[in-house]
Amino acid sequence: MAKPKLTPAELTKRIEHHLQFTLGEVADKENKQAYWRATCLAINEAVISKLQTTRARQQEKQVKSVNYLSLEYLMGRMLSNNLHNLGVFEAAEKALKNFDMELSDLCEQGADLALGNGGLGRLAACFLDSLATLDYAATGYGVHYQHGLFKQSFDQGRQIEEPDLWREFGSPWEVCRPEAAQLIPLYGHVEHQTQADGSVKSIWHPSVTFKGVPWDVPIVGYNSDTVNVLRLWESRAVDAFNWDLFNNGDYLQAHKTNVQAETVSKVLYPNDEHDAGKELRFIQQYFFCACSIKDIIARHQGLNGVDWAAFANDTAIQLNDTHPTIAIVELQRTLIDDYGMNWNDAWALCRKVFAYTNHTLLPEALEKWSVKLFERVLPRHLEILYHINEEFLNNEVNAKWPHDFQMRAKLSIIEEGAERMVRMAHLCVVTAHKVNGVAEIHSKLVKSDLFPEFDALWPEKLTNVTNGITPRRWLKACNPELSKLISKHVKKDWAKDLDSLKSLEKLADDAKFQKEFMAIKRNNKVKLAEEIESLTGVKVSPDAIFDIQIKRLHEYKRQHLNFLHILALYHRLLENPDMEMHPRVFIFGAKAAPGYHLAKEIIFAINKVADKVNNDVRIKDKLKVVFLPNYRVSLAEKIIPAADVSEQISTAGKEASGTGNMKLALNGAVTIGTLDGANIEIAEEVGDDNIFIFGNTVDQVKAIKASGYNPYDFYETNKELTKILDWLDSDFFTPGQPYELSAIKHSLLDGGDPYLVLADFQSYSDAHHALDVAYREPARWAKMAILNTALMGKFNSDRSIQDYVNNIWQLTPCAE
Ligand code: 6GP
Repeated sequence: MAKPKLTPAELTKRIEHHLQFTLGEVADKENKQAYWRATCLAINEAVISKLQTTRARQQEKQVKSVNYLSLEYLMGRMLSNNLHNLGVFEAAEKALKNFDMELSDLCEQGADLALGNGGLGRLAACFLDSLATLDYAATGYGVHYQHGLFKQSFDQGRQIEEPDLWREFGSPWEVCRPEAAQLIPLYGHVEHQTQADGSVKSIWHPSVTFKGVPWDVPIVGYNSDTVNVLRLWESRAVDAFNWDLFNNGDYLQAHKTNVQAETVSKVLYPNDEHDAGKELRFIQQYFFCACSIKDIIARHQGLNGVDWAAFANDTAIQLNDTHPTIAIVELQRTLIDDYGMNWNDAWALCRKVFAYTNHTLLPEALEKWSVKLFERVLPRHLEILYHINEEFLNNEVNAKWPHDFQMRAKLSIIEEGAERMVRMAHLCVVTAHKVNGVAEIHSKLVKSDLFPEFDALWPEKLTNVTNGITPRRWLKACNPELSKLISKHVKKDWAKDLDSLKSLEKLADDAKFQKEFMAIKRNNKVKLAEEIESLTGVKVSPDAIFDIQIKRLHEYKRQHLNFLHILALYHRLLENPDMEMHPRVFIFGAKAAPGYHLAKEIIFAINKVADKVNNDVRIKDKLKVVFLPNYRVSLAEKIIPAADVSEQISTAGKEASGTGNMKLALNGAVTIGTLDGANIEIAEEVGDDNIFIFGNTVDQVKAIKASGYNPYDFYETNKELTKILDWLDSDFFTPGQPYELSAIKHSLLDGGDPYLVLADFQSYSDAHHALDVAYREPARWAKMAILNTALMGKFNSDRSIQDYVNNIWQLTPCAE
């Protein structure tokens, strides 16, 4: 079993060594960065030696492994998480005391690894944590972006984006592996050669080749034997410099190919659930998929080449949404062109290894690439794609719906039209042996609304795996006081077995436990209040209700519904400053995609209203509004433990799952939410008394839309709505500048209110009133908060991973 853990003395020695020899640092206590780096390097040594033994064991036992292909990973900071997972957090605390350093200070150093946009990227990070924790062999594959998600600040309330410099001076966690670099061909043309037997062979003559260089970030399992790897590909030019061109005097041209190659992994596209359709993005996708497929095959390379039967049995490849879909065609191409396999065997292998997860039903997120672009960048792949489509339509579709041309057009991987497009999701569903949604309701809608014909064709293929979150980062590490309290009462290793928190249920009414639980919440609120003041200058009281909405900014997530309700409260308070209401702080964190105009207007409006509300003495501090800049994983870790209320208010049917909802509830926040995504399952777990549900259901939303929704009906009949929407046209919040906040009103009225904000407003406002009443009964609220923590066991990402293992990947654990 587990090796002896690092002692404080041993760690002290290693940190000293790195300070002195790796960093050349003289003992300067002010230089926390140096101490942070030395500590990371010391820990990473232990991590890497564990990685080596994990590798050797996995190879020796020849277990099946999963390869998780994702364009995004939102890892956050790594130090505290790695210390907890290795079980050496206390040892490190002691070691650093020898240098007069606080570990908690050092854990605040270092940039987030923000190589993702939102939910999809953070889910990938939680899944890697769980895979290693459960001792499954797994590799995450992604892009080594030079710049992750942009840094956000506000200038007079407006969002400003600046590049993220997460590895300006290198990251101590990653290791470059030049020996595993790959060459990736692109562009060019296909030659068709007739063979002696009359068959035609396609030979691709690419015109450009890029190099993919892998950087490995070790992924440490919690209290397990396993360290897996997240392998991120950086693009480089094949020749560092083109000397021929240089010698011919064309110095600039000599650099140009370098620049082109290095552009590929330069920056993460900042669009959340929106397909920008840019050529560079397409190349990014292909580049990292091609590198990863080569890498996966290389791992199976024995003395006599690859044993393909073993490969098919030992390999699972999971596509995290459609972004890595091209991996399918690349594997088929590789098997045929590079390894001489026949079409049918190659296709059977592809169908055996690939599975696909859908993360959204939003039409604007469903990726399509133009056939023209495909033809230019990947001409050989387009040929293969056509062949896949032909076989699918002629054999499978035709067998089920003979000569049904409408059905063919509907299911075809190619969409005919003015511009012919490749439907990436169709390619995924046609190939994958399993397709899953990420919460019960979402998976149901994937079947009924998104892919009903595919479901009829293959009734077993479409399935559900409800998302989860790692309790290591999202409770144990981010909320140490609550963790300690839990450990006093729950004897099991609850961070591994989250269901064991259920035993807290019996303490929910216990006055002493309630007091301790709520005291911890208050302490966390005090800390967050300090953070709020340092980030925004706004003073908030820890005795107010902390009401939190943290997630990407998107109309379907309805930050503007929250905003309208804030306006309503403000209006009510101005009319009656003595109105009975517990003081409330509304806290937002959200980045808007740089090209998403309305999302940016919503941020601006919230900031403007915040300015006014926060400085209005008439309302006696009953209402505060703060928009925290640069929302990211490390900020979430500070906000979540301090939340009283969790806003999960998407239009029913639009939020596939949500995972912030799980993190907040786990930390004792009570949800106000719609019956959407995983909210439904959270409500099932905690019971109706411990959640505030409001708004139209999925079926009601459909009915409203079908009968012709007119937002003016609500605007005109609800007098409060009339007042607050008209308020936005005035210069009340923007003195001298009327109409500065009108974009929201315009989208809700003339824009047709596509996400039914006005239709849900009254019900939302009523739910908030009920919530306020509940908060004013401390024992009742404490019970609700405790039950939320106690009943989140289902949402452990270990459970999600076990579901994937049982239903899709069929892995066996590989512990010592
Ligand atoms: C998100 C979904 O919006 C969210 O509901 C879900 O919890 C998360 O994925 C993880 O499954 N989708 C994305 O972030 C995305 O980019 C293409 O989808």
